[in-house]
Amino acid sequence: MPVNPRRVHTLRAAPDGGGPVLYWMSREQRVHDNWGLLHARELAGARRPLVAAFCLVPQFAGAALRQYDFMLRGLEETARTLRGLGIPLVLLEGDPGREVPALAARLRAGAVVTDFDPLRIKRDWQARAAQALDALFLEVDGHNIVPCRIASYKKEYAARTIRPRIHKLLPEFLEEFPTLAPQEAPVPDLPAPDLARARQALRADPGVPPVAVPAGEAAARAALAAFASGALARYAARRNDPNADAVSGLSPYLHFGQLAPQRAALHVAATGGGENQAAFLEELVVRRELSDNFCLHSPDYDTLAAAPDWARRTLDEHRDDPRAHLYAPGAFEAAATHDPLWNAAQNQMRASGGMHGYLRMYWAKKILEWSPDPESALATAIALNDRYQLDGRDPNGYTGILWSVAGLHDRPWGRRPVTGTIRAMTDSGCRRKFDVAAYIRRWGG
Ligand code: FAD
Ligand code: FO1
Repeated sequence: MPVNPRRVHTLRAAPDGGGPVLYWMSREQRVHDNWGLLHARELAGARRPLVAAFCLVPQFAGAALRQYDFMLRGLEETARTLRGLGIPLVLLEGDPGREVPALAARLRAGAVVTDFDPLRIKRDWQARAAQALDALFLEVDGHNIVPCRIASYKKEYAARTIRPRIHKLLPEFLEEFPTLAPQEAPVPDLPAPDLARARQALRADPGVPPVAVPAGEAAARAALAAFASGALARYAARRNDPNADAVSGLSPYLHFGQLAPQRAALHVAATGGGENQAAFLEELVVRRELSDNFCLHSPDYDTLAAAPDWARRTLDEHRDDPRAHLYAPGAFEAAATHDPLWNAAQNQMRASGGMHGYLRMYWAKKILEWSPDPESALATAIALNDRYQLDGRDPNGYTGILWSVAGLHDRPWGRRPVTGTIRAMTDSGCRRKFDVAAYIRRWGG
């Protein structure tokens, strides 16, 4: 079954000159269920060699050793699985905008295929690669079930505006994946990726140490299966309770592309059509794909300029309101606020590389309340999220933070000091939803 051509977007419309096909893996760091790799394999057919490459950049959007460690553990498995299929993985290091075209030239590649990603840094790499390449250059959306460029041609206002578009297109795109066929053509002689050496050469900040979360495709599949046969049964009723073990914990696997969102959707949908499945698919498909839509159409996704007008206005009107509590970024980072619940959430993130979704909203909204101005609140929330979360540096993160502090995809609520009409969350509201004391006991406030 060929890859749906509506998943494919041309980045450089040069003629495909034949010769090897290069798959530049970046956002989708997996072998199975990967539309980009499948499309590259399709172009290669029986006669053209297919080569995969991953370019390791020394510093990526505030990532520390924790995230590089998780990514490299996953890539070791990816390289092994590819080798089993006769597809070499080349490990490049440095600036992908230069290194990928240089490899393509060395291989005399006729076509290069890469992953869709709405983040600015990726689009910059791709734009520079497109200029330097002398080959057909294609992008394939392997992250969104309904490809982001097809779901909508513009920035959507809210979940309610993108939801009907996505639901209408799901029958076309929510299909089973074909199996990746082993390489048939002889491949050029290429050095095997030395990930252990790359790990040693990394300059990532060891101040945020690795966490003991199993990484890679097999671990991701196991986590999906465990969720679908366990916590999914509690998802609709308990997903907002951080003590309930009712969410999937799949976001690191999705972020690093070790699991296809489409695989997760197919697996969960196959367990039935009840309220748990519906609630989970709303988050996994509609909310997640809304984040990619936002980042694709708002390249300033990490600034207040991307917030709705009403939100910027209300934040400005309340800019000079006295703050009941005021903290510098270092106090937030050290979990040294007056609020044990906030501190416990920060501790959870620092220690485990994750924070429950309900508390992420509370966490970011309090940073807005306790910072000197909305600009520094946004900067603090993004910096901490990207430094400590295993799944940080993701369109979901930039979107979730802007939703929390600047009304993105939301509407005005009752007016309050400092936050104006941005939706508020309170400690007493949390106490009504879950056992706050138990959460604080667990993570220390
Ligand atoms: P589940 O509830 O099991 O959901 C399954 C999947 O659906 C998630 O893995 C995710 O891909 C998607 N999803 C769930 N909730 C959302 C949402 N609100 N928006 C978009 N997609 C969603 N997500 C990240 O992946 N990386 C981040 O850095 C990140 N930072 C956030 C910061 C703030 C302030 C907020 C409010 C949200 C943030 N989110 C982020 C979105 C969401 O909180 C996480 O995706 C979710 O908590 C991950 O846990 P899970 O996989 O157990 O989620
Ligand atoms: N993508 C790459 O192509 N090369 C990298 O070296 C790289 C490092 C990296 C580190 C932490 C992290 O969270 C993400 C990283 N990514 C890297 C990108 C990642 O795969 C995602 O594509 C984006 O962060 C989200 O779209």
